[in-house]
Amino acid sequence: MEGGSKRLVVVSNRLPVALSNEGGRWVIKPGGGGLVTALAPVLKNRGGLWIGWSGAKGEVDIVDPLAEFSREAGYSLHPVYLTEEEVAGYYHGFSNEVIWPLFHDFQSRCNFNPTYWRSYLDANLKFAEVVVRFSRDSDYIWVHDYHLMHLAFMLRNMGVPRSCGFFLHIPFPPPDIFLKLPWRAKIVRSLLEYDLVGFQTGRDRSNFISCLRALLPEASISGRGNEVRVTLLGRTSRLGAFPISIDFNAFANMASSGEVAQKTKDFRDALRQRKILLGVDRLDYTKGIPQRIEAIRQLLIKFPDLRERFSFVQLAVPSREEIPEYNALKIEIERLVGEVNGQFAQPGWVPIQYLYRSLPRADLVAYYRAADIALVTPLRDGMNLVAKEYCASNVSETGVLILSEFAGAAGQLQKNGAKLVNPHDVEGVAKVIHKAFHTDIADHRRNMHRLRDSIRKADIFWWVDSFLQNAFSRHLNDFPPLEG
Ligand code: GDG
Repeated sequence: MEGGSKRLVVVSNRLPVALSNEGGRWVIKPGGGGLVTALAPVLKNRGGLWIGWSGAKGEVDIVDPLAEFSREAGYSLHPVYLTEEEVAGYYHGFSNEVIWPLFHDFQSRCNFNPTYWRSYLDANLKFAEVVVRFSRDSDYIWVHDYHLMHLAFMLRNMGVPRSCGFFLHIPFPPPDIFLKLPWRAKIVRSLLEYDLVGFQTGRDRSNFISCLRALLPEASISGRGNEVRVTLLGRTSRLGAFPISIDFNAFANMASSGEVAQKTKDFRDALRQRKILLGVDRLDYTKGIPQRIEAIRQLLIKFPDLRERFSFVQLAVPSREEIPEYNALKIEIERLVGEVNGQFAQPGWVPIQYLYRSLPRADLVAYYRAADIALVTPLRDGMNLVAKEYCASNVSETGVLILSEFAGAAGQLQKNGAKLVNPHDVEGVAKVIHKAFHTDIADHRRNMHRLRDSIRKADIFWWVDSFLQNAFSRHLNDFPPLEG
């Protein structure tokens, strides 16, 4: 990889650790996500640091446990302290009640409260100050996600030169949605303060370009393929599409382990060897859980031959419980599950098994391995890692992935055998599930084999490499004009 011995500074809303207070003492445990797994070796090799909020409110004394963690990890963690008001305004407010719903096409759920915006700017400044304090001019700063779109802008305002890249984990909406944002031009302009802006898909990037054309017609746009350049007021930024992925081997190896094989057998036995349909999501309105339950209801109404032949397991992980809408959604899901189970249950069989909690990784992988059909049907999703984790864990290669056309993963996975559906069309989803029941297993095997091959090749390590290679590329001026 180019970039010489540049140190890497990763900045994200949260540090990659879980913090808990045990009897008055702060305890830090490593976070388990794919991003940490993929970035840890790069941070270690280059000597790097990770900056983020610890999750605690106020100034908690975590210097010693963080230093100890950093020594063991081989890279250092630096916390950003946020007050209770900042957490309310910047995180719950602007990030999760403005940007999250708007970027997922849920304008009606947006709360365009101007105080949220000011809090967002203040918090981005706070993050930038920690970056300035701990980084050097020669470092590369890689900022993650919608919470920190203004960080590079703050650095430039402070007159601090740093090479900066940004990756947006959620979708970027088209102009008819984005233009509703009161702070639209400021956000687009601040994103252009990054040297490289990465999106999940080509579609997100084109949406961003359309918004740019509408809001900043003076910007000059050129390039093609994965390399688009934008020049505004003498500054050039590049825009790329980098579909995020998972640690394929970690999932495949865990799925093949004796422990998971035993758990898989236990789950299947408990469900009396019926076919297993599986949904796994954070409990969020973008994930389409009520629509999926409606599709199950349609399946049972339209295809009575399937009654008592399957169990639908829906795992919903608690998320953003401080926001009232998430609690309302939880109640709606519980009502729907009760309704469908009440309507169709028979002695010894309930159609929907609903789990509202976070499971240990081995249990999650066992569910993935046990499931005959995964229903990954978000209404809108940046990528959706569950779709990829399901395939990686499906070591028998007999499973079927039914995937929403509105998940970022659809572009990559459709051509390799995922069955695409419109999650709003609950009858259509029911028909695709029914068809999967009656399709020859040889077809399922062929598709799952191709899906697994494609994810194995484009895993999370590939993703980190593609972003950083692009970030460190010195061929900025080689792109021909943008077509179309
Ligand atoms: C955002 C974007 C984009 C779920 N249940 C359990 C559990 N999980 C883990 C899964 C998976 C993760 O949560 C969910 O990832 P997704 O990608 O599906 O969704 P978001 O949380 O919305 O993530 C998304 C992603 O960022 C990355 O860029 O793909 O589009 O919205 O990894 O495994 N993990 C454990 N127990 C559970 O019960 N241990």
